[in-house]
Amino acid sequence: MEGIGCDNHALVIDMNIVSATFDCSAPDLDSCPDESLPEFAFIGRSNVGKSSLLNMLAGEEGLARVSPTPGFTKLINIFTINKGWRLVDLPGYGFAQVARKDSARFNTAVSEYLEHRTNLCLVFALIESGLPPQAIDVEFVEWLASKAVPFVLVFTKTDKISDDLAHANRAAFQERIAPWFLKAPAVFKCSAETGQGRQELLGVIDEAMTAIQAELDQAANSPEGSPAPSPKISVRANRKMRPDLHRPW
Ligand SMILES: Nc1nc2c(ncn2[C@@H]2O[C@H](COP(=O)(O)OP(=O)(O)OP(=O)(O)O)[C@@H](O)[C@H]2O)c(=O)[nH]1
Ligand SMILES: [Mg+2]
Repeated sequence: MEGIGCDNHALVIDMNIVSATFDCSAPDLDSCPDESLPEFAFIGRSNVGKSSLLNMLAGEEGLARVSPTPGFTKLINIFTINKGWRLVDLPGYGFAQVARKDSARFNTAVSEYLEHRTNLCLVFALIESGLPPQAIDVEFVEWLASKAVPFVLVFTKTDKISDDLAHANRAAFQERIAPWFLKAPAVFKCSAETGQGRQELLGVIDEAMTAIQAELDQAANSPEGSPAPSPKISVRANRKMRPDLHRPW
């Protein structure tokens, strides 16, 4: 059987991060490592702060490479935490200056990863706190919902803007996406500068892994044996939309 925890039906759940190692940079889904560990991926517009947030959660500056130049992360970069789960830094969308050929290639790789990676537990969809809703972010969230990709929204760079403006931008974004969900996606605030949001987001990962462990235990105890758990099943029940939306980028 393939899938999360398939070897021994036990995940290592520990939010006290003691090790964070770079695994590989994959150009496409087929090049990604085996699917035995739960993965948590960061996606959002170029320069929104994906690599910085990954480093902040892992507690290791320089683990993922950060740059003020938009479009910097160009491959699917995979890191293993505590030898038990993975953080995945994805290339951003919405940056026109990346060479056209590469842009198409990497965007296809990202959408295939998001749609078909069976051990992808949760996506952190990053939105910049300082901006009113941007069409590309709204469309991207619609695409995530249409594909039943489990995600939470994370509003980044809160240190750069007043609480009032950040609140207004978040509320406007939530209002724009509300029609597509029976239950609104969870929303978090973060700053890689101040560390805001670290405990909350690690808590989300902890919760997701605990839920998977419970499903693994249940599968192991069922007489016929159940299929490997799929985080996408419950997500499908929460959407209110057509499932055939094209990629927005
Ligand atoms: N003030 C502030 N700056 C941030 C924060 N997070 C990231 N940055 C800065 O924003 C720029 C982009 O950060 P990255 O983490 O490289 O962004 P990214 O989303 O990975 O970008 P791409 O890989 O190009 O898609 C860098 O100059 C960071 O230092 C934050 O929370 N606060
Ligand atoms: Mg990056």
